[in-house]
Amino acid sequence: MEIRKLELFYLEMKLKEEFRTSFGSVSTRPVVLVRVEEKGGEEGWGELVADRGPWYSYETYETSSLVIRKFIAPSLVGRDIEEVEDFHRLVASIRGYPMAKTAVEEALLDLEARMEGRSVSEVLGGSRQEIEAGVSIGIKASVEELLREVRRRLEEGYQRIKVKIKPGYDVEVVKRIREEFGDIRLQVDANGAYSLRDIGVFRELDRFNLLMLEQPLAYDDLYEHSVLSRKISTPVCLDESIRSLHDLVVASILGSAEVVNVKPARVGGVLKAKSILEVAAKLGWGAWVGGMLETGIGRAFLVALASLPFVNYPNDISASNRYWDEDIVEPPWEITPRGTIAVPRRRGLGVEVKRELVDRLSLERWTATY
Ligand code: OSB
Ligand code: MG
Repeated sequence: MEIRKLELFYLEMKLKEEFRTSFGSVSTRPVVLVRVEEKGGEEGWGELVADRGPWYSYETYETSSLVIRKFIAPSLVGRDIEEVEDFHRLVASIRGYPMAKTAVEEALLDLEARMEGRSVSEVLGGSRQEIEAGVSIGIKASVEELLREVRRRLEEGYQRIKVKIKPGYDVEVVKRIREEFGDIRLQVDANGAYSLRDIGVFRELDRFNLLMLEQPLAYDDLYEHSVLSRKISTPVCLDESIRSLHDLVVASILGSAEVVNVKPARVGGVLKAKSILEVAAKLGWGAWVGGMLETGIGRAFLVALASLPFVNYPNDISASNRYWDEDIVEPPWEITPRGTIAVPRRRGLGVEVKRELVDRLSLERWTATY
């Protein structure tokens, strides 16, 4: 694939409603799309999921797109790459910036799949025709408001509910959900908001038969999670703390967790995410695919990853209408009455990019050509 052009489209997309976590709140997501084009005119699309500020990770849409502009595009545009693994070799000398690398890698994977007339899922080795859809619900102003949203999501068919927690908004919230909805598949995500001193909270949460407790302690910790894991019965799931295959292996040796939330943008690419899912399965861990409030473009790669046989829990992959009034792909991602999302068989990412809408929503553009 001789890459002739790399374009960035800067969009601002308004979420249907505010999404609040222990580290902050988003109402409008900066969305940067990557489009690559090869010499025959075939294209590929990817999505940069970095936020406005360095909260979930140190990357921001501005710093990461700058890394794409100054360091990734110059080494890629004008080059003939055989396969997507070559891209990883090209950017291996760039430290960090997994979100920036993922955005470009996705575009190359889409391009490769389109050129081979295969779907991204097929290229990855996906084995499922549909994936299990779970939904992540943000922190609400009141428990009543949260209960209303849980009800709505269950009615829409989601198989598993994840709720965000933070100190002071945890045990009571889970207790009320159990009282109202009984034995649904339920898990919580703290985004690193607690410390080992909060052991009392985790012991109380242990009574509610949660599927897992996601990232309870610091974003960069593996050791303290290994201490906590031994003290509670709820399985610990790591998100922020697993940035690479190496982190997963260390976490396994330490006993930091038993489940991993795998997001391509956090680990530096879809192919890296695939190998983490594969090794997690070999280690006997639970594994599933997480999200970063993606548009329909980023979502396509999450669906493709979730179609791999190594995934053994429901994913944070919801329908387009969970976040967007109008998604930038067609057809939009939809949830079936069984609470699943069908894995597209069409070539590339499997949905069409609505080019006119993308152009209309783009506030800024940048192009590198050869
Ligand atoms: O911790 O999993 C997380 C969204 C943004 C940043 C971090 C997280 C999340 C979610 C939402 O939980 C997942 C999604 O629906 O895309
Ligand atoms: Mg998380």
